[in-house]
Amino acid sequence: MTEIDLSADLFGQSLQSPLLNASGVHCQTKEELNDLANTSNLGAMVTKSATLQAREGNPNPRYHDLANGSINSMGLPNLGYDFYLDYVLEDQQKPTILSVAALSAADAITLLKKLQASDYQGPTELNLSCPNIVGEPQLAYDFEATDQVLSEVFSFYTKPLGVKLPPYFDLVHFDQIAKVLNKYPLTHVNTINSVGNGLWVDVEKEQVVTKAKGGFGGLGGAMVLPTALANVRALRQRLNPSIKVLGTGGVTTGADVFAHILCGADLVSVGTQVMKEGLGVYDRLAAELKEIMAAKGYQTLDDFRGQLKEL
Ligand code: RRO
Repeated sequence: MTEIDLSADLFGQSLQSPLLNASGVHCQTKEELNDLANTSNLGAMVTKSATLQAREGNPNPRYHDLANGSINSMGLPNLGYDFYLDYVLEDQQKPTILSVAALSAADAITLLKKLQASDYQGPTELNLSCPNIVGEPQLAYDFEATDQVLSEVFSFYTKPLGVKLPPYFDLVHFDQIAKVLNKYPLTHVNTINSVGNGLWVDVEKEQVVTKAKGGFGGLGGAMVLPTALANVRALRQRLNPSIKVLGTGGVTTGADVFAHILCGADLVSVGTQVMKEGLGVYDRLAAELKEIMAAKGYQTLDDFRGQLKEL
């Protein structure tokens, strides 16, 4: 049998696999980051979104496993910008995307100015879509505010930068966000963040399952796969070819990875399924993906990337 090649590309760095962790999952502490670096079939890794100051996050319970996915209200617990910058500068063992988040547009500018002045030259992702901060909207649902932030950022920022987007649900919204994003020299979009402000009900207890915000939280896992695929496909169809698409959301099998790539994903991240199954998931997904490719006669990801057929 011909050898199947899963190699992929992260803005010029070659990767052995197109698989990443979804930011937030197993990437907060140095120990967790080192685990990712040592995980086979994980091509590249992403850090927990860093804020200027370290944060404890929301009170427990803040993650709940569901039969077909998960709900989380973590509230951006992280060790702070300086920790993650040190990690990517000093301890990085595998291609890594530094994820940063801001509680306000002003914070985003402060953070990226620090990053511009630092020695770090690698890829960064600005999280515009955390659903779990009390009193804060998901910035990327406000197209004008997103445009303003990116306009200011790119007036001084010259290093590789992408954005993490929330899911969109209306074709007009895909047109609107793509129009904004296409104005800027972004390396990539990562789509989707969790589906914001879902609510799970424990019927026996007649109670919500996470504490903050009255139980409202971000949904992930199998239940969000169709939404994730729609966002990957719709954005790939609208964004400048220079803006790569990182597909995140709903992956539980190699077939789901295949579907993301068929919709146009350059790389594919896994979040909830890592929580459920552990880091061994990447070996299983890579094996399943190779099996599907072999059966179809594909040798590389380029053989089918973006080739989704319409009826
Ligand atoms: O920490 C969180 O609550 C969180 C973040 Br920053 C995010 O971007 N997405 C998510 O589902 N949870």
